[in-house]
Amino acid sequence: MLAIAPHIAHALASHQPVVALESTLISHGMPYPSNIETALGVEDVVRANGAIPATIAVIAGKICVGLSKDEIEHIGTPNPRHPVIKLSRRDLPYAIATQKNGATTVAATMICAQKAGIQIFATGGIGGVHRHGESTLDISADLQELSRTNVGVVCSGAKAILDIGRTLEVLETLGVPVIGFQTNQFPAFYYRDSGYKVDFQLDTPEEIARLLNIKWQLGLNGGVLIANPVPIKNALLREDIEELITQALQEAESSGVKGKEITPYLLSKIAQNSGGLSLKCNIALIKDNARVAAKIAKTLSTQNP
Ligand code: PSU
Ligand code: MN
Repeated sequence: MLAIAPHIAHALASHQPVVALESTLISHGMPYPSNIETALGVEDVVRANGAIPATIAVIAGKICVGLSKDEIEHIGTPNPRHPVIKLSRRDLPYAIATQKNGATTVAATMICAQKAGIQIFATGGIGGVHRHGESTLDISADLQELSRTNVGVVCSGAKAILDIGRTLEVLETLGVPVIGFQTNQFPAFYYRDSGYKVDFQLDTPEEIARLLNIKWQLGLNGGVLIANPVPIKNALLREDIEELITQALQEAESSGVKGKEITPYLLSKIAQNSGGLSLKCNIALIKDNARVAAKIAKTLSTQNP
């Protein structure tokens, strides 16, 4: 069931730094063909910063850890007859049992990374509590996963399509530390300050690696959210993007989109309606998260030789 690419297995066995990367952002998070270009570019950033990238997806029912270029292209190319399934925790057994192709969300990527022995994972934004989540109970399985699976997740916070305040409340309840990398503000993906604070600010990869090691040595299972704001030169203004988010939310409501479809629907509406503005920012922040994750992975590999 678990197919770890030989170069990743070798890297892990010899304690070299490895960074896990998700695939739902390739298949459901960004438009084709920028999605493929970005996925390959993010891998290059991990390599340039001294770590080995392992993009994760389910291919023909196998959990593949360390996709090849062809496999990334396969997951990223729309195929209406055999769509790539968005896989969170509850979907993994189905995709494996029926030998489907699927892209892993943050939750499913954490599960697969832990199975492979990878401790650090870079993504764009996590799922969270949706707006009106207090009545719909639409709360991403990413949050629950962060409470149980031992992987550090580097992201740029959460998009304001979500209720960021309630997302942070749930993370607190679940015992997930939220660390700001060189900031005390929790970022809102496209812009650097959601208006909410992180729990703790840490300024170096060494300090973050130390916190991860201590959490797990204490037997406090679960992940840590490491929030790295979008680089200043690529950040959008809140007012530039807020209108697009409101518009996307209204369109989702009037089309009655629900369940696992809602996040991909909102992401594609925002990408379409922003005319490339959001995409550039999206690509820049994922690459910067890959850079930070690689540095943390490198430090972890020296702290745990
Ligand atoms: N948020 C983004 N970009 C993404 C996602 C979320 O800004 O690509 C993807 C991630 O894979 C995340 C998933 O794990 O959507 C969350 O989906 P849901 O809300 O259905 O749990
Ligand atoms: Mn949901």
